Amino acid sequence: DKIVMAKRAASEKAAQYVRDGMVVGLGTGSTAYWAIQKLGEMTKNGLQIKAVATSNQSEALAKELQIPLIAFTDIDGIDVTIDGADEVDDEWNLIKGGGGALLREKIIASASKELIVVADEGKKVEQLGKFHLPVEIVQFGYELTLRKLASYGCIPHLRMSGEKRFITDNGNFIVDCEFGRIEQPSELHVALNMIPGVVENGLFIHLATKVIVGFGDGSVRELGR
Ligand code: DER
Repeated sequence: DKIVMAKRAASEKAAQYVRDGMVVGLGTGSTAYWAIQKLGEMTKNGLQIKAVATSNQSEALAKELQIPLIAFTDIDGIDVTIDGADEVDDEWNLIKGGGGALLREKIIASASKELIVVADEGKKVEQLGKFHLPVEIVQFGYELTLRKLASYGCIPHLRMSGEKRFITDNGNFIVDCEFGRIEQPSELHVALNMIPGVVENGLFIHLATKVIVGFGDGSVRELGR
């Protein structure tokens, strides 16, 4: 369908930036999925890369596609990461974490020379915050942490997976924080991470270096800033 076409077009365009010898960060989610698929094809055709994955899910996909994975001990840095987003604003600040992978995604994004964000046009927003902001928290005393999060002006929703609480690859909980609109994303980002019990939040401030938007007709546009 059109959204898949858009995600795929953006991701395949992003994959063109990957060169022989690069260490590549593999994002998580239904858009990054297509970038990993493309890199799998390029690897089969001789592209020499080493990859690190932002989730168990993406790691399994990389293994299935025989994309060589490398341990963090064996790399000096990451040349380029390709990842999706739940919202992208005009300054290329992002909300991520819809797939529950925000902690590993942010660790890898912040260690990457380039972060190429791939998204269908629906992810582009004037103002961040309509999408509930995912925040990863430890399980201990989570009720207290939820109350602290609420004090910053949101309705905190503990993420469930069916009847059970959602558990991240890191064994933590995710709280989806309903802000409605986030006026000062970079200030909020700092404030939330100061709350004891908060591990990381889904605001990616000044990390994206490229944004590639895909459209339903399969066309793509690399945004200028
Ligand atoms: O969970 C994540 O951070 C994903 O990258 C998310 O932000 C985008 O997921 P999607 O490509 O499936 O919409």
